[in-house]
Amino acid sequence: MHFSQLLTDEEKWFFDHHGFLILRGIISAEEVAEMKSLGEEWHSRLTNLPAPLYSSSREHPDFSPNIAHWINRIEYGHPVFERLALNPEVLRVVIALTHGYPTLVDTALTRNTTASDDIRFHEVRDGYRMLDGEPFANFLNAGISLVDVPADTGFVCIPGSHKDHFLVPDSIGIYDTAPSVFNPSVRAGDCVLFTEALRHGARRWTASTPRFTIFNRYKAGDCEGRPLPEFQHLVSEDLYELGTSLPMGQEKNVVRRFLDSVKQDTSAHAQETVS
Ligand SMILES: O=C(O)CCC(=O)C(=O)O
Repeated sequence: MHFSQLLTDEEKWFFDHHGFLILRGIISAEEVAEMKSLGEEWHSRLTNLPAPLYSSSREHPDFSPNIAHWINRIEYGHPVFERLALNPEVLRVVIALTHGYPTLVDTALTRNTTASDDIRFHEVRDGYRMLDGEPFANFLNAGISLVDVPADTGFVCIPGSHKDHFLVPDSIGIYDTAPSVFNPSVRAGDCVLFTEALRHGARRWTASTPRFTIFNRYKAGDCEGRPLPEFQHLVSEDLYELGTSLPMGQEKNVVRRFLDSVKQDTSAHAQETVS
């Protein structure tokens, strides 16, 4: 199985055209509830988190007293978050778009309330191109919502801005509307998987209960990585390897195993169809 077979032609077109894919219902209602309950507990003790959990939101250049805080390294905090970082639907897309060489570089569980700041548009430029006839992204963000998101709030982006041929005019802001700005309709358990080259941000939260979102970030090839040797015993071999940087061309076991399992599923399905 080759990475280029993981996405359908329609998904390749959609990602190349828009800069994101929406993966519906990638986790169960039970997992959503478990993640939310851990999120509520951890966010109530942000300055006293169990190691190696950590909140870097106070160090962020956009820090303000109303910043929507996040908690990092959650995959080391509970197996439900480790499973999410290795979620097969997410891995399928991440492996395809990194051309087979993904590294998990960050996980963050964010809580927004009606008092939280807006997140203005931003992006990491030069992160997307066509390479050997396939879409390639060197920095991806899988944003998984743990709540239903009402219209006109939450994640927004400028579809197509990842192509970077022209600078997006500064006059286009997060409250602008179609065709320039898109605010996807997202339910609990859905994932918006986007290239960080896409200009994106978030509108003010409007519901009376908080918004919880997990942002799992992956890079391609050589990068900083995120393995934590002193906490390696808390996670599986696959998760630890996924967080370890390797150059493009050096295949990880976790990727090989994933591609083999997809190949087996595909041939089992083909046999069922024939018999
Ligand atoms: O809250 C959101 O949906 C946007 C988050 C964001 O801008 C980011 O993760 O860089």
